[in-house]
Amino acid sequence: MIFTKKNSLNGEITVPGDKSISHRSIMLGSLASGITEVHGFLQGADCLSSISCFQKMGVAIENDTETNIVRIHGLGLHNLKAPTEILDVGNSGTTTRLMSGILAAQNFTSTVTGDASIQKRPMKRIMTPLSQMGADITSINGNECAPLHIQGKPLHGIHYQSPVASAQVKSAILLAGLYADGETSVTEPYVSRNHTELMFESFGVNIQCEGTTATVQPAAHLEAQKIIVPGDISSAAYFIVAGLITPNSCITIKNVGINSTRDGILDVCKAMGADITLSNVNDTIGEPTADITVRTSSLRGTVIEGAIIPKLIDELPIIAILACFANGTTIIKDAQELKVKESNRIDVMVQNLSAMGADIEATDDGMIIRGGKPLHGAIIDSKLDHRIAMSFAIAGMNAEGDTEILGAECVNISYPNFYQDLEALN
Ligand code: SPQ
Repeated sequence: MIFTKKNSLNGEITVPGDKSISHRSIMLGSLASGITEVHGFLQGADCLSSISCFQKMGVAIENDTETNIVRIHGLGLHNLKAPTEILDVGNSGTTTRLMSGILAAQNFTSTVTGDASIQKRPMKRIMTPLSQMGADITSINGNECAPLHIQGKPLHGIHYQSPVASAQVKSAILLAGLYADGETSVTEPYVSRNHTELMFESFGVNIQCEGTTATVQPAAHLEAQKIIVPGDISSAAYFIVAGLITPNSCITIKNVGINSTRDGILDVCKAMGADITLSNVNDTIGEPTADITVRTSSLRGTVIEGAIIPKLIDELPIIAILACFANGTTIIKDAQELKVKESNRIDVMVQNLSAMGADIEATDDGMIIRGGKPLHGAIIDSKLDHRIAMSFAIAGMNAEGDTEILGAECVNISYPNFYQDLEALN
């Protein structure tokens, strides 16, 4: 894929459904009694991996890829079937960690693995708390990564003080907590995305959230639901930044999820002086939405640290691109989690942006970007990380010369039509 400079980007787009919510809809729909109907499901490879894993456990799931409506014939909490094959999560960390919480409590044994990237991502963070609950979960290669062997066991409720603000850790524990013999709670250093908690509530689970602690009671029954998945703010982020940094631009992104545990990029844009407005705000339902309009803006550097980090963790690669177009320095701190995503997103951003002429340096827990240096084209190795490929497509449209992205097809993980939607802007 080759990208060249654009003189403007204008138009209105609708991004695909939220990845986190789509995954959770498959899991809770499978454990509920009755048919859960999901509208706006994300047809990305990661969410298709979640579907295929639960199908391997006997759940009938109809996926209409034309309408993006998925119907899950839930088996109830205690009726998943022992899979006869390995559960292949592909590239999806969310499937691996959340599903492990469920598998830990089943009355069967399972093996979970995925691609080369998944087999390098840390699983000790879920193995430790799940083991404290009584789970029998081992890393087959003894390196605290997948493949994981999970022998289902009766679980106990625990209180877990998580060392990391991670929705995947929190959700794995809360899902296991549905099956525990008493209350289960998780306290994290900062609040991470709360889609599991919100969806628990709509499926009738007794869940309480106070400060940075979520507490779940064991469940007897989950009732099937209709779920409407909003557009993914992590996908909208590429168009937000494209509209702000490309000259003569105005882009509206319709129906984007603006859950307050996910909307950190909006605060950062405002702090940088962006022309960004929200309209059609709908916050009467569990997952609020809005249309987001951005216009070409004169930007200034900012500091991004602390409690906001979990609210924009997946947007930091594209925020690093944004920072290259701001006057002054942007400092990103407390973001060491970036090192254990689909790639080491600190190293990969610094290497590729340096190749384009940016003034950027890696730190132990983030990046320092001195904005204002014009970018030039380069060959970008995406490391098959979807967020890196999408970020550099936007950078390439704002650089002199050609930017070639290697492994560009990996956008398929979270946004299969990304390049077509980008092409449709003028
Ligand atoms: O599913 P996966 O591969 O972990 O996806 C990523 C992404 O960029 O799409 C992270 F690499 O998103 C995670 C996110 O970083 C999705 C997620 C969730 O749905 O619960 C939570 C975040 O991860 P974590 O480790 O902070 O809980």
